[in-house]
Amino acid sequence: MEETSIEIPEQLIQSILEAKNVTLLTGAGISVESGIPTFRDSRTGLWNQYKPQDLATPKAFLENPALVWQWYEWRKKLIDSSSPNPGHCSIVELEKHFTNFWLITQNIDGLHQAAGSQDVIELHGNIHRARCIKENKLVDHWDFENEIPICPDCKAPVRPDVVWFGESLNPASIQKAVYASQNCDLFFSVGTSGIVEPAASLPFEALRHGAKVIEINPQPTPLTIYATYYFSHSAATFLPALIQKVWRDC
Ligand code: BV8
Repeated sequence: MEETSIEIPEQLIQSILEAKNVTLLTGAGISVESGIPTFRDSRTGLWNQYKPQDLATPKAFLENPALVWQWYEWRKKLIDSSSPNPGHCSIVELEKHFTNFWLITQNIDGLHQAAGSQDVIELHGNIHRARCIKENKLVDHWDFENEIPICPDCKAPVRPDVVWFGESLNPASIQKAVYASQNCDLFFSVGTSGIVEPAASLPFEALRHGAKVIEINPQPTPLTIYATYYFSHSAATFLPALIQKVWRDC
């Protein structure tokens, strides 16, 4: 992708310097420069015959748990061979400049934590965790039966600790995310297509509560026409440039 030079309006620089509370929402796009494909283009190799929305569902797991596990193991292998990129690392730096900084992610790859972000609101869970479907408790090891992980205690199937389509999010996580969206001066939306609910509604919640919304995404999304600022750049390029221009070039 051709990156044009990054211009940041003086007004936005001022707003950032004056901001006390900042919320930043990320989607799969922020992990692209770590080599992790987004949902829409993760149909590479073995998986191009499946739609992620069809695999990331309770129905798929019920019908073919081994196939769903194979998909998660494939993604986990990809994630375990990746590392945080300058976009993730810039967010760790950003966190230091505000009274309150809330990081909300839709991603399950754990790369924000790997970069050093401490308090990450994981709306859709984490691929590195798994839980027993009967006891609904996390398990850190399991046995296998017909290629399906089973709980070492009750022998029920074990599933990835992620939120599938059609499943409700963890109430505490979504409540914290809504609070962060309603109480921020600035809301950054980074690398998300803004399609999946309820995450897609968060920037609009911020707008409704008087925040300025800054969207960073090489492609426009349903949010773009409402955003206060839109930068058509990759996260790994834009975020380091933002830090440079706001705190280093002054
Ligand atoms: C819910 C975890 C209440 C799993 C994910 C019918 C029945 C039930 C529910 C619904 C329904 N119809 C609609 C819904 C709601 C549904 C929904 O939103 N569906 C969509 C498809 C319309 N939502 C839910 O089901 C949620 N739960 O609503 O509960 C409920 C309960 C029961 C019944 C009714 C309601 C749960 C949603 C959570 C799903 N789980 N992930 C897993 O990962 O395996 S979502 C998953 O897909 C990702 O987490 C991500 O959030 C989402 C989209 O993936 P991508 O498109 O790849 O990523 P993203 O959107 O972030 O887009 C990538 C962007 O990056 C692009 O814009 C691209 O331009 C940009 N980009 C590319 N390169 C870069 C870049 N940006 C910056 N830098 C770059 N270099």
